[in-house]
Amino acid sequence: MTVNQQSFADLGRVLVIIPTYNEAENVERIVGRVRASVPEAHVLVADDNSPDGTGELADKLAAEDQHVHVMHRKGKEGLGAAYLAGFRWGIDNGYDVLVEMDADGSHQPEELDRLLNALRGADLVLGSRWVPGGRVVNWPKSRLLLSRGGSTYSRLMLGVPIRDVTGGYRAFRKETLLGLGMDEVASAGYCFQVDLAWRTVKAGFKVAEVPITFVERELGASKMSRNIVVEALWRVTTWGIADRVARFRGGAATR
Ligand SMILES: Nc1nc2c(ncn2[C@@H]2O[C@H](COP(=O)(O)OP(=O)(O)OP(=O)(O)O)[C@@H](O)[C@H]2O)c(=O)[nH]1
Ligand SMILES: [Mg+2]
Repeated sequence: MTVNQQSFADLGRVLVIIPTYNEAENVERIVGRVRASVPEAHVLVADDNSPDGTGELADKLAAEDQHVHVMHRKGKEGLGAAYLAGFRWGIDNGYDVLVEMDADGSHQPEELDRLLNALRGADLVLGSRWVPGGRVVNWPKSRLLLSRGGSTYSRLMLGVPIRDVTGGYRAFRKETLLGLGMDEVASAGYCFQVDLAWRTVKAGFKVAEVPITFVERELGASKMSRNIVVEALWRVTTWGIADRVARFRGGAATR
């Protein structure tokens, strides 16, 4: 049986949200791959008014395919803000499963079926590089260490039982997003993923990790920088300390 013949109708309606900022070289290909991999899924491109015309390219795709939608946002506000707006749009429009996926080809649409299958027994499924079977292709050793180290640090600091807490290939049930306090999420950048995973665990939802093959972007420019990572780790540190203080005082952990 091929991927294309599987049905996920039992999970409800699936929306794959792809945030974009200057992904003109990637947007058509990634949308096409998602459509081929899980034809019943819909796609929402959440574009922050990319100067390179990504939004217009996405409009063309949407005009040709009823499963493709575009959200035009006014300017670059970070990936977290784009996802939150995408989640809200999806929930308002009757979707039951909301998937996060990068536009740059790092997350393989051909592995989406594995995330959706695992969602049958979980409230949030994380595509994971750091569980057995997970892989990273084309990363220099320095980036591997930074990413693995950041994930391990966050796991220990926050006490979340998750191997890949920073990854951005994920499938949420609508109920999970509604139950984790989406309206209080302020993180916009790199720590957005850590923030959401932590909130999901704290709200008592079941999280599953499935191994993925993560491929470094080939086309287009990276929006990552060392500053972003340092800022994220600093934030995680302050959350972890605040959480410990709150617990020590016997109160509920609040942020
Ligand atoms: N809408 C929107 N999308 C963004 C923003 N920043 C990043 N993205 C998108 O979020 C996804 C992940 O960003 P990347 O630049 O690939 O970040 P990364 O994967 O950490 O780093 P590299 O793969 O090395 O570039 C991509 O689809 C980006 O286009 C933003 O401010 N707004
Ligand atoms: Mg990337």
